[in-house]
Amino acid sequence: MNVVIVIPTYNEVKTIERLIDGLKSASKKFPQHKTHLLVVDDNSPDGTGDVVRKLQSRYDDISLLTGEKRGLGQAYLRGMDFAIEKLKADIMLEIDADFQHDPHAVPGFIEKIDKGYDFVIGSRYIKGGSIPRNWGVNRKILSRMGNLIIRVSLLTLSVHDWTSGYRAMRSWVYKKTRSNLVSFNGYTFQVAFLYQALKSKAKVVEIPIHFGERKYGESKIGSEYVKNLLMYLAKTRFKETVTP
Ligand SMILES: Nc1nc2c(ncn2[C@@H]2O[C@H](COP(=O)(O)OP(=O)(O)OP(=O)(O)O)[C@@H](O)[C@H]2O)c(=O)[nH]1
Ligand SMILES: [Mg+2]
Repeated sequence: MNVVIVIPTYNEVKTIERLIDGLKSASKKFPQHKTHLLVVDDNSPDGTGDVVRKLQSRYDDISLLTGEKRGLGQAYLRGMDFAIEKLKADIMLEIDADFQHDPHAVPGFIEKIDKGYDFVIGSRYIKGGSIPRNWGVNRKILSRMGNLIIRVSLLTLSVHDWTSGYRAMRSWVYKKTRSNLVSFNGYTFQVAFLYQALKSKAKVVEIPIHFGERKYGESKIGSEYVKNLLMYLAKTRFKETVTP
């Protein structure tokens, strides 16, 4: 099957090369599939795109999509559309470019897909998973509480990590749910995508991941994320209470 690893980037010049090297090496562990890397860069002013162009001469099967900065959700939509239409993806993988996700964990996601799962979540909040020790108290509380609020609001306690950006899914899940995702610009896309996957009866599984600390570059998460997420949860709960 065709596996496309979709990598959204905005100013990740310090880590993108190491990530691509790691993914290229990790993909040798699942030779039964054909792997393609797709970097979705929003014209990063730090030259992330130039590094990818340089790597395209070192490696086959790397594509670069450029465009204006319109948020993480829109980057994923653009990337996944391209992965399916142009690269004929059967399986897609989401991974951050700042090296907080270990590229050598990718085979574990593919193994679960090969076993018949449709949506695999790299989870920080199940046994064996972790978040950075040096995260401040606020960030720890925000992440844990955020996940708890999502689980309760969406009545889906079975999933522990809703906001993880390390995931694999079969393309049919995206095709089936896309029309309900087009309006999400930011990080809420991740929560909405998983919720739609569950509603589509995708077979979902969590595997533990260690979420490393961000050593280079800057976080893109802004305060509007919390506001957008709470709005989404309220709207979803209201809609489903009125028309269950
Ligand atoms: N193309 C694109 N990529 C983005 C955008 N916002 C974030 N990203 C990328 O999405 C990934 C996740 O963003 P991060 O800022 O690392 O989010 P995070 O890991 O939850 O937050 P930190 O722990 O603070 O790093 C990174 O690879 C970013 O470069 C965007 O607007 N466009
Ligand atoms: Mg990060």
